[in-house]
Amino acid sequence: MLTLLLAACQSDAPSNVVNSAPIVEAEDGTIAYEELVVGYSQIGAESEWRTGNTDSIKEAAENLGVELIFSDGQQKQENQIKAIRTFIAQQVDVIGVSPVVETGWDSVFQEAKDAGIPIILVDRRADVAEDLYTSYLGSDFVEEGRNAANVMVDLLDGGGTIVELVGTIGSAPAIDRYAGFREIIKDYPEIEIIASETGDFTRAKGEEVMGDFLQIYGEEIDAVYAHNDDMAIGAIRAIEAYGLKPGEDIKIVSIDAIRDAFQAMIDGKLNATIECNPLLGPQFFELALKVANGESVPKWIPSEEKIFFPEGAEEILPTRRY
Ligand code: GYE
Repeated sequence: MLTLLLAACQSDAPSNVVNSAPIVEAEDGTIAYEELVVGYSQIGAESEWRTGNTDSIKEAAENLGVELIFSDGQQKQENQIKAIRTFIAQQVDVIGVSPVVETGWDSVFQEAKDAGIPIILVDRRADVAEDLYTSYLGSDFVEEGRNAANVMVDLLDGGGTIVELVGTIGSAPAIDRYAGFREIIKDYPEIEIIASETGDFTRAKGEEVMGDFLQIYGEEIDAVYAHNDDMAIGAIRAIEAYGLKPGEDIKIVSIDAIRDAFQAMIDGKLNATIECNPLLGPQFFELALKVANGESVPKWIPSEEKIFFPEGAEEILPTRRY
């Protein structure tokens, strides 16, 4: 990296500038950020996590001078596949993709490979052969599920009923957060997951599904496990509309650690949030540049994540960037 930066700086030095035309290659033959063309297929704008992620990618591209061709898939895999085909036709240097669901990517990733364009998975994994992507930059969603479960066990003191708001069906975070949570809960026979439905990672769907759970189970519900904060915020609304106190009558644990989750903890309505970092822009382009220059990169670059509780939420909120 350092060598690359130095190379880029050296070729930027005034003595090398013959005219104002852009510098095409760094001195050592590698390309620099300013020549890098990246196609990025984003999922959509379903949550605050996602909009924070999009902002991070666009901002990093601008700061580094990378040419970014950004496509919003509006939650549809077919739109993402179309975008990737367009990037291939445009002969971009690298393709970044955050796959809405895990399966169904084999053909289009193969097309990119045949065209010699590397694919980097960002945020969500795809269930494809290892040679069809270069690297995965994102969180350990199974671990997030385990962390949520451990917090839940403490909150319930080892016994109680849980309803679960699942993320987008077929998506890596929904599959892994579901599995990681159960990995821990199965050792507590007094804890029961009585219902589990998708809220598609949105506030509106989270509110609607939680309303249905309350109609069916009412005060039998001790706790909510939401696969993201937005669905937890929807659930808080439904619980209040039902006449119970979120965070007290019904404990709530969710994932992401968005600003509104800190506010909900300050208000006593959310009991914990497990961090999932969306600020992946700078790391993504660093990786893309290495890949474009043929450097070898790790197959998985995991994000570091924390767990936050109501204590201290007030001091932390102003420091949160998403
Ligand atoms: O937790 C959720 C978003 O893929 C990790 O997607 C991401 C998840 C995130 O919609 O809020």
